[in-house]
Formats: sequence, structure tokens, C-alpha cells
Amino acid sequence: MAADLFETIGDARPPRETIADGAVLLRGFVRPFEAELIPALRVVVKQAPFRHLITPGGHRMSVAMTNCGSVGWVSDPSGYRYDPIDPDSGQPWPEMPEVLRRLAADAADEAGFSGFAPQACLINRYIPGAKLSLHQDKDELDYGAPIVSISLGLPAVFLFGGLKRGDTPRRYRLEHGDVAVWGGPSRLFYHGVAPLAEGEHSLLGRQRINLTFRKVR
Ligand code: MD3
Ligand code: FE
Repeated sequence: MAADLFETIGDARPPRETIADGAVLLRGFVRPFEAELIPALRVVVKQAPFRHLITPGGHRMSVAMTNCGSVGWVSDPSGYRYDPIDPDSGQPWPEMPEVLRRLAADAADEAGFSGFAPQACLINRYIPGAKLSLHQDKDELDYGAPIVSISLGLPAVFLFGGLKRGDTPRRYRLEHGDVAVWGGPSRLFYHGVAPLAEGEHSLLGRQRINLTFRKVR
């Protein structure tokens, strides 16, 4: 019987799992495309290198960031914003590679959000010890659109809370190739990433890369 397939094989990672209303995990969704994805990322990062942003509170983030697309997310002591210009280069952010745009739209479609057309792709780089504290993503104007995230490289523990900062987060392990789509009621849930464990990934080495695709306006 089809419903028994995972138990029979003993696979604890079903390919599609709804973890909250509007939040869907698509495990391994981009694995078949890693050979196109990683070179496309290298092109972006060469043009707009990773940097450690400063929060409005004056703290240097342990996660290093860059962007591609027509706008990019930036933080500095004056606040958070989406900016069409990379403040480090004074130039527009690199274009969003077609393979990324397509995979994000396909993943959104698979999760029930058709026609997803993101303007921004925020690229986060974690080395062992780096973490992302619990936060909400609310710098976008359209909460009706989902956020699509792609995880590459070392695995991480993703913390998924609720609408209130105090809601105890659930923990999910995100591995290389996993995609998550966060829309509907879960769009404004608090979330974060636990400090990255030490490790070495066969393609990406001692790091985890996370891409988040956002419809900003
Ligand atoms: C749940 N990034 O860049 S991606 C971020 O792994 C961010 O680097 C994390 O949170 C990372 O803002 C998590 C998964 C994610 C992204 C957006 C969400 C989960 C979300 C928005 C609402 C709820
Ligand atoms: Fe976030």
C-alpha cells in the first residue's frame, strides 16, 4: 500500500511535509539541480561578496550575507531595508540567475502558491558557530506572497516558533538540497537557526548556504 511506503523503507524524510498551515518542507527538492545551482551562486558571490552586516542595535551578525535580484536586504545602524544598490560596491545587486528564479517558482507552485515572482534573493552563509536569532521577516510589503528557502551545504537545526516571540520553537533539521515554503498564516511566524555544528560538506566545505526568495513589493 502506498501509504506504507515510508515505513516499509524506513525513510524518516518524506519528500513533502506540511509543518504548519501554509508551511511546507520539500526535502531534497533541488538536489537534482546542484550542479547548476552552485556555479550560478559562485558568479553572484564574485560580483557581490559575502559581508557581515551590522544590526540597528550595533551588533555584527555572525551570518555573512549578500543578495541577488532587483533589490537586496541590508541592515546597518540606521535600520533594515530593501535596497536596489549594494552599499559595498555602489552598484546594483547581481541579477537573479534564471536557474534560481525557476527553482523558487517551482517550489512555491509545489506548495500551492502559483505565480511566485520574487524580486530579492537573500543569500546567507553560516560557518560553524554562526546562528540566526529568532526573528520575524516583516520588511516586505506583501505578506500574501510566501518566502521560499533553499538550504545547501552543512545541515542546520531550524527553529520554527509561532506568532509570539515567546512561543516555544519546534526544531527541524534542514539538509543540503532541502527547500521550504513559508506562506499563509505561517508567513509571520518567529524563526531562527541554531549555532551551526562543525562539519565538512562534500561540495561546499565547512559552510552552510541558505537562499531566501522574497516578493518585496
Ligand atoms: C518561516 N533565514 O534569512 S530560512 C532569513 O536558514 C532566515 O538562513 C534562515 O530566516 C536561514 O530571514 C531560515 C527559512 C525561513 C525563511 C523565512 C521564513 C523560514 C521562515 C518566514 C516566515 C516563517
Ligand atoms: Fe527570516
